[in-house]
Amino acid sequence: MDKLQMYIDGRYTDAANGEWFESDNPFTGQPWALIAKGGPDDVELAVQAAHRAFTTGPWPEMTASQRGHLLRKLGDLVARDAKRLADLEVQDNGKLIAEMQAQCNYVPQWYYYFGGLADKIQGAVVPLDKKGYFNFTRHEPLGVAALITAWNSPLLLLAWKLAPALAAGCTAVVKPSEFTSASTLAFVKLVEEAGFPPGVVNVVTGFGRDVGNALVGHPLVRKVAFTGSDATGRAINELAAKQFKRVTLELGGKSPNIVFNDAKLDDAVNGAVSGIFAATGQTCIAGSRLLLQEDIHDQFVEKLLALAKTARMGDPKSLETQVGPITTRPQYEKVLGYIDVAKNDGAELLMGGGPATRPECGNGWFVEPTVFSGVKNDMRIAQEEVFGPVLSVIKFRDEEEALAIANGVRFGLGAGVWTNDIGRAIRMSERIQAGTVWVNTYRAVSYMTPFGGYKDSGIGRENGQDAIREYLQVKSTWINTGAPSGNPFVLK
Ligand code: TXE
Repeated sequence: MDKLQMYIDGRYTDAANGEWFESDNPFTGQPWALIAKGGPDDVELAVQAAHRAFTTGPWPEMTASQRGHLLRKLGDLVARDAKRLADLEVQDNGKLIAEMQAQCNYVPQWYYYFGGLADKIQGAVVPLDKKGYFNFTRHEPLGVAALITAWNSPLLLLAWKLAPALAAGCTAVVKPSEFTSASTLAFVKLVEEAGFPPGVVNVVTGFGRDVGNALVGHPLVRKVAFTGSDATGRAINELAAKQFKRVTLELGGKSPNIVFNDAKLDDAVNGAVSGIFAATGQTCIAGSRLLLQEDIHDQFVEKLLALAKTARMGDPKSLETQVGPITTRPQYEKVLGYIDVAKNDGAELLMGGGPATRPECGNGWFVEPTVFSGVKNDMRIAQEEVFGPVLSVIKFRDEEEALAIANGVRFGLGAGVWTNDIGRAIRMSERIQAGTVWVNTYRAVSYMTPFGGYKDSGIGRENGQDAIREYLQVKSTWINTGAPSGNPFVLK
């Protein structure tokens, strides 16, 4: 089996304790690589290296334009190696090669965009209310950033964090998910090739309770950016708060996809199916609650099932495959558990409802695309994130009821609205509590526009110009240009 080392202070290294753990291929259910099993000692080395690189040596000496140049170079290298990175990702996380190729081809845009933004972060001259003073602001990098990613889209989620962090002038310690470390370890070789100084980007592999926890709690880490579960996000937020660290948390959702009776139904069917079954439902923005206006409910469900049943399952390496395996064994068990919960709570099973045993699925962790109707919004299947190919269909009467259902969950990441009535589209987009609203489309994401959650879906924004501010702090400087220095005990 391949042995994949960590990357600390510009060197590839085993874990300090010499231990390794296995990474599995979700299609075969078998281990294919050994990953260095880091712990607190490795975190200490990596954070110290990142802190040294932040405070001394070439990185803090660089102009913002030079940082931008390095980022654009990194983007070019990712573009050059996109195919290799996509193949590696499919082997490690089981997502479809078609999706991973598209994703790895898109990832360079983050490095180009934030590379371009690096030297456009400007402070202001403040027109003060006091004579004899000059005041200006500048935006300074926070320091060492801990970037903790999940397994569903490792290199994309990393780009969302690393590109703005480096553009801002921070240094980074990256911790990929223990389920999918391989692509990040391949990517970091491109960081080195691009010419980033040692210590600017470090990767420590291992488990959340060892590496993740030690990173978040390290006093030299000033920023934590995280994508993952709300439970882990809460624990990270609590720990980070003790040392007043800035956090960006992206914690998933229970997003409504709302179809009104005046919508173009065939388009909405495509949007509903891709909303939940793309990436085997393993996306934070999965449209896992399909809200249908009552008078189109039956015909819509009929069309939806007809389309969903055509999905070809099988080897994610094949371009023909449309639904792949679940990435991790615990996640596979979690998805099946939720299917049982929905059945027991009285939801009506229309399709799927268990493990996929088709021959083309081999020994992989496959779940049949599953659709429940008759779901009530207070059922667990409508309230909790499943993160798999399981759709809950919920009926509504009118706009008010649709809104109450849409907002009646503790999450608020995304929402889809399908309607031909522009007034309704605008009213709904105003009143839905979510960081992203799509009208007559679903799942579109870009490096140019902010992404993040309302309510329990998270804190802060990734992507777009707002994202770089998450890695900066503002300093205000006062200069006396002639104000008299009087007796301090005589207030004027
Ligand atoms: O998540 P975790 P898991 C959701 C989805 C899924 C569930 C569990 O519902 O079923 O999360 O997935 C690191 N301190 N999402 O177990 O635990 C961990 O090592 C610091 C939503 O994979 O949140 C990994 O690198 N770090 C989601 C990362 O956190 C810790 C994407 C995420 O792991 C840590 C994936 C700790 N105490 C899953 N404990 C989305 N928002 O898109 C763990 N980690």
